[in-house]
This record gives sequence, structure tokens and C-alpha cells, in this order.
Amino acid sequence: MTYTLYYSPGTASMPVHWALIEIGVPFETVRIDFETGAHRTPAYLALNPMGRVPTLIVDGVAHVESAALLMLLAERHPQAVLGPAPDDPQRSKWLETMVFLANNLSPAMRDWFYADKDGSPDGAPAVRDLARRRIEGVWRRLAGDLADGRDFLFGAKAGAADFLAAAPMRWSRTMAQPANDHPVLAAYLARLAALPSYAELCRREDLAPWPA
Ligand SMILES: N[C@@H](CCC(=O)N[C@@H](CS)C(=O)NCC(=O)O)C(=O)O
Repeated sequence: MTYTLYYSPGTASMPVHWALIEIGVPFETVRIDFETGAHRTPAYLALNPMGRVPTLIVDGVAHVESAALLMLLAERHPQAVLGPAPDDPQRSKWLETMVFLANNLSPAMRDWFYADKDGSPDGAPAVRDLARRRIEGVWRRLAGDLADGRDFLFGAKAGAADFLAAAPMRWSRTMAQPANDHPVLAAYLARLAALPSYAELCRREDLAPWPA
């Protein structure tokens, strides 16, 4: 079983990097520098035709899309309990949450950060305004899920859904309403930030831990 993660610090590759660290499996990393256009080279586009990170090479085959990669890792490493097992009654809710985050939070974040690159700069403020409202709606929904006092989205152990949600929460720190404006999410983020795997992720990606 071999893994090579193509990543860029602090981006959509974070949740996958975090999961690999949490699993404790050996893996290689290749850092992709957006400034030099490393994600636009023919060699990288052959691995990831969208020219984005993450890309995870699994036993020699390239795979993309962070939510799919997290679900794949959860399936391949059941002992790491990155999500409820297939026979667990929570499994369907976990699948729903992963797809919800991939379909709602990830594209809204993309629109927030890339509105003037993916689309016309003239339309960017309207795109960003819609993205912001969608992102704030996701924070409300996740705060609602966590309001029953559970530690993480699927119980006492942090897993794939938490990693997928927490990276965008970190990106919201410069927005008008960062995720940690919600007291429930602030407490949740503090629990995630206390994980040794998070400290290791920040060390490897050279990121300042957030929340501080
Ligand atoms: N849906 C994709 C989104 C990936 C994505 O947008 N990655 C960004 C970094 S956060 C990227 O590679 N940006 C470089 C670019 O688009 O030029 C996923 O979750 O894997």
C-alpha cells in the first residue's frame, strides 16, 4: 500500500494530509507551489486534469477530490475509524455529511476565493456575496449538528467529516463571520486543534495553528 500526496499548504489538500497523519500510514508528499505554476505543468495535469490539489497517488494510480479521497482512506484503513463502519447506523448520515460538505461548502469556498479568477472580475462581488451566505448557512447547520454536546461530528473520535469541515473553517478566519463566531463551533475547533495530528499537520505544512 503506497501513497503520495500532492499538496499545497493550507489548501483543500489539508483534510487528506490530516487523515494520512491520523491513520499513521507511511506516505510521501510532493509540495505544489501555485506561485511557480507547478499545478499547470503537463506532468501535473496528467495526474489532475483540473490542475488542483489534492492529488493522491494510491498504489501508482492518481485520484482526486478531497471528499472522495477521505472516504477512500476511511475504507482502506478501518482501524483508524475515520467514519462509521458500513454496518453502523450512523453510516448513512456520514455519507450524507461528506456529500453535503463536498457539494455545498467546498464549491462555495471555491467561489469565495476564486470568484475573479474562475469568472469575470465584474461579477465577482455578487458571486462572493452568494458564496458567503452559503458558507454561513453551512456553519449554522454544523453548529446545529454539534449542539447536542458531541465532541466531533460522528461522536467521540475525530474523523474524515471533521477534517473536511475544519479546513474551510480555518479559511473563514478572514471573513466577516468566521466559523468560530458560533460558540459551539469555537469549542469544536478547540477540540480539533488539541489533536496531536493537527499539531503535526501544522508542523508539516508550516501553518500557524488556528484558532491560536
Ligand atoms: N473540489 C476539489 C477542490 C480543489 C481545489 O479547488 N483546490 C484549490 C486549492 S484550495 C486549488 O488547487 N487551486 C489552484 C487553482 O485552481 O489554480 C477538492 O475538494 O479536492
